[in-house]
Amino acid sequence: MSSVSAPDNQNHTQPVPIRSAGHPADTFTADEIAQFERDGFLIVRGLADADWTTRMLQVIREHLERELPPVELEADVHYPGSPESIDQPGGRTIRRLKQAHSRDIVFTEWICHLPLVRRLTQLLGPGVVMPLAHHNCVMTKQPHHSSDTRWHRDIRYWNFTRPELVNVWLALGNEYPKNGGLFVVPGSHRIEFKPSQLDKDLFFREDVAENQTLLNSAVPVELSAGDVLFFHARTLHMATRNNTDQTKFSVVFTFRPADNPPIPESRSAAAGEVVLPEVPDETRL
Ligand SMILES: O=C(O)CCC(=O)C(=O)O
Repeated sequence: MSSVSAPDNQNHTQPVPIRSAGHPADTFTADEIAQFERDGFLIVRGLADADWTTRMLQVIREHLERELPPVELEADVHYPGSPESIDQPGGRTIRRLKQAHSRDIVFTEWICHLPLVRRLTQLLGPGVVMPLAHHNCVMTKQPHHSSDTRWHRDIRYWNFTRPELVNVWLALGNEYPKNGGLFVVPGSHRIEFKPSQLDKDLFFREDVAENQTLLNSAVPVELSAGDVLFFHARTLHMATRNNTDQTKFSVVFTFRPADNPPIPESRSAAAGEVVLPEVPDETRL
């Protein structure tokens, strides 16, 4: 089996009320916003404390144990490293617990966490919306039967008015290249690709010379429990399989500006959305 090598419907629910006042200073600085605009990603260390991550892990382990649907199996994706079918060894290995938002109140509380909402409001403007059709999952990258996710942009199969969404990737433990941590290409969200740079599934090709300079500029995203990676839905990223003996857990949601709705009738419009709470006036910048 080949492996990918790491480079060196508008059913809005009512807004959920903000639960904590937070601290007005807990926002992106102007430099951080400029960095996000330039690089297409940004890490905030310790945005979720141990109470959040412990509560989430408890729910996740229980849902994994019960194989509580909806789930995506490694065998479903047919990526390098994944079992070829559910009948093969490891064939029932879960890759993602889907519909994270409705699995437990802890996930709703997380997306309403004021330091998170405030930052998303800075990046996307007031009235941030969370589409439920994309991400909205717990990535459970398990040892032995996990897979390589090749270079891609998340927006490739999404249908919104503009390709403007921000992903929020919360690490529930350490993430680094060996356990399948992400790599990203800084600034790639601002580049238009030619069709020749992509394969038929819209993965960014590693086998063509014209892509090498960009791929050589990739950087690993190293995270600890509670750290959050914000990244633009056009940012190129990849991750290998988990080459350790510990499962890696990450909670991932995507968010859009209020004026960037999904295209009606598309897959992006199919699962409804959640409107995030407005940031209270006194805590705005
Ligand atoms: O953890 C991984 O393998 C990458 C997942 C990913 O890139 C995605 O879900 O878009």
